[in-house]
Amino acid sequence: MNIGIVCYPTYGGSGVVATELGIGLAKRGHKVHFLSYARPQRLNEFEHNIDFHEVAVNVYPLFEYPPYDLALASHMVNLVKYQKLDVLHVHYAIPHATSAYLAREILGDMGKQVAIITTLHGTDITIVGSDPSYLPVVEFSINKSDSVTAVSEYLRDETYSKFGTTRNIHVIPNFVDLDRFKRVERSHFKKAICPDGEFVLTHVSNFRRVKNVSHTVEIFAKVIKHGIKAKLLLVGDGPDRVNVEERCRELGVCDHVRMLGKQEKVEEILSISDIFLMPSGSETFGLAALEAMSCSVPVISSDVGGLPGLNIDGETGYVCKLDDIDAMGDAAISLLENPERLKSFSDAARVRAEMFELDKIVQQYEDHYIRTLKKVRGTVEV
Ligand code: GMT
Repeated sequence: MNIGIVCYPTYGGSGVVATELGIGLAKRGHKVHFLSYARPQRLNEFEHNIDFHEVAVNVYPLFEYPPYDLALASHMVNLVKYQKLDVLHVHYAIPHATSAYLAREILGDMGKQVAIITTLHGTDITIVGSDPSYLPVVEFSINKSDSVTAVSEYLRDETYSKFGTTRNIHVIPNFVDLDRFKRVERSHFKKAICPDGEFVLTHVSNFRRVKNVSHTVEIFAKVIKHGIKAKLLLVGDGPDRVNVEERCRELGVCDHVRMLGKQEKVEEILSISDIFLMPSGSETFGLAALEAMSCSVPVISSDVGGLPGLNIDGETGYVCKLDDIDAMGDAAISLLENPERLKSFSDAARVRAEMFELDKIVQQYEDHYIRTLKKVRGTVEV
């Protein structure tokens, strides 16, 4: 198949899923075209069967807000026309599903056809999409896609409850490359960060408000106060970083916290981690937690959204009430003070991650493309 994948290129779950999916599809022999305003973060080397098309938005003095969604729709039209795309798979509804709808209408006037698949990821439904300033357009665009997928049952149900849509939403979960995300020996790295054999607590995110990164510092401070030697590794960057730094100063833990910024080889950091913290205020699936679990790192998370469906409480980690810093701190202490429990949780985390193996889920997307093409064309000719 000729497949167009549209996503945000930045440090965020939807872009990661879109990119890993495109790479997986290309390895299966499909021709994949990525479309975004910059090269997606995980598309960092040459890949056979993959092209990247940058969407440039021309600025004009009249535009206070340059219309990216229109530029994207025009690029979609050209891509379908000249690269003969069968499928246009858009990740994150805003504005991608709307641009895709517009492109399909324009292509229809030219006598051309493309199947539009929208994958809902998270805040495109739970926070931004359900804001009244976007809701009618997002609802319309979801209803007009040829098929829609969501990354968890939780997100599917939220979409039904927040939007007036009765259409079928197919759940295809996030996935992980088990060969890349596995625990590897990195003792030199561990020694450099933890010269006194400290435990390592890790958090990875885009430091948006919804991630509650300051809570990781509060949980960590509780662990330190209890007398456990530990380091907190904060990976990623974003709008909340200054508040997080401030919280570190307030709690007097700066010497034990390392702000590592955006990292390419997250699996190496996860390989030296003992606990992964995800105290998010909203999380439809929790891809970063899945990647940690794949590296045999137990997760302490809040109980929101899709997290209880991923992180099995008392087995692969602990699921605590949202904002309950005390419970999350106690959970961390109970694991770090009991090496046998830590080992058994760490093994169980990897076993759980194996259920979300990349190939298995890429196959589900491929099957979904074929079903959607059948619906659109009445038959599949690829
Ligand atoms: O908020 C983010 O971390 C980014 C956001 C996105 O859509 O780019 O992530 C969402 O999609 C991920 C991949 O499907 C999910 O694993 C995350 O749980 C989800 N984030 C939220 O719901 C906050």
